[in-house]
Amino acid sequence: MKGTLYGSLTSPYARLTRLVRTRSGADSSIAFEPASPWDDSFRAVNPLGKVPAMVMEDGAVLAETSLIVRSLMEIGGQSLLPAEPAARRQAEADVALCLGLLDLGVAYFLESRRDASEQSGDWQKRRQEGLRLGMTSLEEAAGRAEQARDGAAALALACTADWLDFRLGDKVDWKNACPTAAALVADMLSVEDIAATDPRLA
Ligand SMILES: N[C@@H](CCC(=O)N[C@@H](CS)C(=O)NCC(=O)O)C(=O)O
Repeated sequence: MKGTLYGSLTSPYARLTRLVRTRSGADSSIAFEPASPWDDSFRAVNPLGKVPAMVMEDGAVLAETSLIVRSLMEIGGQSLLPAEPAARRQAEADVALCLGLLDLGVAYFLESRRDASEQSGDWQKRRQEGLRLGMTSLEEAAGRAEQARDGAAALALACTADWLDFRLGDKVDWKNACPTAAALVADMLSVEDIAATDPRLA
């Protein structure tokens, strides 16, 4: 099954799917096309206006990172998750944790860019609280990901933590809160494909 993966070069969600695309072997079937969610013409691809989105030759539009990750692994034939069910469930939960932290971080970041009079202090506080409390779970996830550095959970952790640095470096001090994650991510960021998808290069 052929298809095209669309994503912006700064999106941490898209970065994860780009890494999974090549690492799972799906790159021979699935092309990658840079796309901006803020470009009106992108609505023809994904009416929701979000990246990443993956469009299949049969017309299916996959517009959610976790779904795209799962489909890429199926298409590529190389799973980046443990085979054992409980370990797989935990790894998927760790990926979901990272995506949830990104949801909070992205919402915080976008709101912080609005005119000050339009920003909601309560919502920003709530998002910050979620990010702060989520750090304990992130550190636990890093302990597991250390043992499976090529896995989807480790990739999600690297994409998430690096994006937090990129966009919210002065707001979310994840490195102090999560020393295991900090050491793991520092190592992972020098791996060739991860370094090549650095959002700062966009
Ligand atoms: N739940 C979505 C979130 C994706 C997402 O929020 N992507 C951002 C870019 S980092 C986006 O497209 N934002 C545009 C918008 O929210 O209108 C997923 O997991 O794929």
